[in-house]
Amino acid sequence: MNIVGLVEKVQDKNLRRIGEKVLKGERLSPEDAIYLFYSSELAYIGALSEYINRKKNGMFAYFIVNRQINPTNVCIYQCSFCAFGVTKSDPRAYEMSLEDILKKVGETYAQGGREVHIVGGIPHHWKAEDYVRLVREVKRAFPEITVKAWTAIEIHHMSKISGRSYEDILKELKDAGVEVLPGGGAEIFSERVRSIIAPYKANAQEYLEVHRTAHKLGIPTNATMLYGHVETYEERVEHMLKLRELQDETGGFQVFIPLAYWPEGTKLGGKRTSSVDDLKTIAISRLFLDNFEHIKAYWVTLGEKVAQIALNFGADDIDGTIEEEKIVHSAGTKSAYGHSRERLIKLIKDAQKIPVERDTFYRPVSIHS
Ligand code: V47
Repeated sequence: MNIVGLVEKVQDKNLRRIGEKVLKGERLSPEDAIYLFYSSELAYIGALSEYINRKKNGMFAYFIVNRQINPTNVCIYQCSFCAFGVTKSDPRAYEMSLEDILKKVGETYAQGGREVHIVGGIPHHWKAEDYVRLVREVKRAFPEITVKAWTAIEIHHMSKISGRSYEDILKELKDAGVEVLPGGGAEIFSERVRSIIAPYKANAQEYLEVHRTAHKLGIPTNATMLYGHVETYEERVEHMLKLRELQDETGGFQVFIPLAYWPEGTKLGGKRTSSVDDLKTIAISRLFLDNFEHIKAYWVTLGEKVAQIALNFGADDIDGTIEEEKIVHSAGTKSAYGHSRERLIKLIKDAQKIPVERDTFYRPVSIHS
């Protein structure tokens, strides 16, 4: 049955009304998105989201050859959902030397890698200059590699400890070689949730203001949402609404990345998300964030199989080869630490999509039809 037939035939009046809006290209309201979260019509929601995804991205699904580097796991913020950040005295604490970091970037570059994604803990002894210097050295050694570095949390922290504005810090980072900001640190914007899971770091307004400033300076950014812990569906939608509003204002977001919560080793504890919740969250984000071009099904948090289904539920990107993911592995994900280019191409082909190796800015590098 085609999508029009599906919408005409659905019994639930609200689902039909939402479906008609999607077919007409009308924007969904927060109430519509909340209704979809409470609905158990997963296949219907998936079909609507895939209709929109194919209008935006055709049969293409993107990946990148990249590497994540987490220079240190020492972190003053100790968020309760995070099993990666540790205190300075913890036996698991580490800090990489600049030589270690450059060696890792060199390996990625030698394999045709295009991006390094650098984020880490926030140690008490790092000054704003340390964050800038690291990027400058990486870019000096490997000018052709795109540096995606430091989340809004780190930028806010640099501003706090140096007394400098976000604009000042971001200009300096841009000059040093930062070309895009990763989306980490958004978690859930609700104050109620943040007071439980991340009471000390940048709040929602500060996260959004860093991204707004970056967009103003011509630095594109990504956006995330950590879901499946103590938040409600209403709070997920409020989170996405804030991102949609900022995107209307600046157009600077490249992609939205829903991150499924993993509880192992965290102070917060709790349970893993279900695959149904994962797919619904991806699909509803595709429907609600009509001004975002891309939705990422992050294979590290979803696992390969759910990520493949997500590519048929509104997502068009699976991130990259990564090489050594540490943050979600600390919290118990059973995914691989990294994947080869060939493995990602197969993963996408087996999801019946056309793999497109991309650069950081979603420009195609090669199409594997
Ligand atoms: O900010 C931390 C999340 C994020 C857990 O911008 C957890 O392209 C699940 O933001 N369970 C870091 N998630 C990863 C991230 C990211 C990843 C890939 C691509 C991009 C991009 C950004 O990981 C953190 C936090 O939200 N996280 N702990 C956990 N227990």
